[in-house]
Amino acid sequence: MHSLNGKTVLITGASSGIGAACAHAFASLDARLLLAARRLERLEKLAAELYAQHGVEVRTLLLDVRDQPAVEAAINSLPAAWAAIDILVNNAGLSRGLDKLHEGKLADWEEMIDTNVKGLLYVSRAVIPGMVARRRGHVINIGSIAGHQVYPSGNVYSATKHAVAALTQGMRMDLLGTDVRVSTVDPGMVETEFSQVRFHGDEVRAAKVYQGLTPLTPDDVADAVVYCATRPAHVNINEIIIMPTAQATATMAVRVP
Ligand code: NDP
Ligand code: 8X3
Repeated sequence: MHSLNGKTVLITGASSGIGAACAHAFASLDARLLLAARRLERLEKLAAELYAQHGVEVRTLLLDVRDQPAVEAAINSLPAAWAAIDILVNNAGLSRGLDKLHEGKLADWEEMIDTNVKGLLYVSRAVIPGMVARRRGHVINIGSIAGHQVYPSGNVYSATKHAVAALTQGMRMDLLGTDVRVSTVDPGMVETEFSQVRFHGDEVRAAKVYQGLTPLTPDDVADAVVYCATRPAHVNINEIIIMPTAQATATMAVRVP
C-alpha cells in the first residue's frame, strides 16, 4: 500500500460519516491530519483514537466553514509545521429537508448553499494559494450523484452539488500548470448521519432511506478518496462516481421487503 508519510491532510467535516472515515484511511497511510468541524469534542475523541491506532500527529480545528473570517483565520494561523497542506478534502456538507421547491424552507436552502457551496469556496480560497506557491497539492471535493442527477424534491441540495461539480472543473482549469491536482468523489447512498440531518433528527424517517438494501459505507467512499490521493504525481483522477450495487440512479434502487 502507498504511504503518505509526512503529508499533511486537511479534512473538513471530519466529526462524522465520510470525513471521519477519510481520517481513519489517511491515518492508516501515516499522513498527518488536520481535522475540522463544529463538534470539537468528537474531533478530539477521533484524534485520540487515530493517535492510539496509528501513532500519527493530529490537530483539531473547531471550524464552521460558513464563517469566512474564521476559515481564513484558522488557516492563516496554523503553526509553521502544519501550514503546508498537501491534501484538502472538502467534505463538510449537508442536506436539509426534502420538499418541493415551492414548499421549501428558506432556512434549509440558506444552510445548504452556505455550507456546500460557500463553505467549500471559503476553505478552498484559504488553502489553495499555499499549494500554488509550493507547486504541490491536491484538492479532493466530495460531490454527489446529486451533482449529476436531479431528483424530485432534491432541488436545492442537488443544485449545491451541481455547483460543486462546476467548481471542481473550474478549479482544475484555473490550476492547470501549477501541478496542483483536483478530483471529485461523488457517491450515491452512504449510510451516515446525512439522512438524520436532512430530516432534522427524525431517525425513523432517516432509517427508511437505507431500508432493504445495502448502502455504501463511509469506508467505501474513503477508499475512493485515498485512491485519488495515492496516484503518481502525473496522474489526476478527475472524478469517481461510486454507488451501492443496489442503486442505479438517484431515484432507482432495488430493495428487499
Ligand atoms: P454526516 O452528516 O455524517 O457528516 C457531515 C459532516 O459535515 C459532519 O462532520 C459535520 O460536522 C460537517 N459539517 C456540516 N456542516 C458544517 C459546517 N458548517 N462547518 C463545518 N463542518 C460542517 O454526512 P456525510 O458523511 O454523509 O456527508 C459528508 C459529505 O458527503 C457531504 O458533503 C455530503 O453532501 C456528501 N454526500 C453524502 C452522501 C450520503 O448518502 N451520505 C452521498 C453523497 C454525498 P459538524 O456537524 O461537527 O460541524
Ligand atoms: C447524497 C445522495 O441521492 O440523497 O448526496 O442526494 S442523495
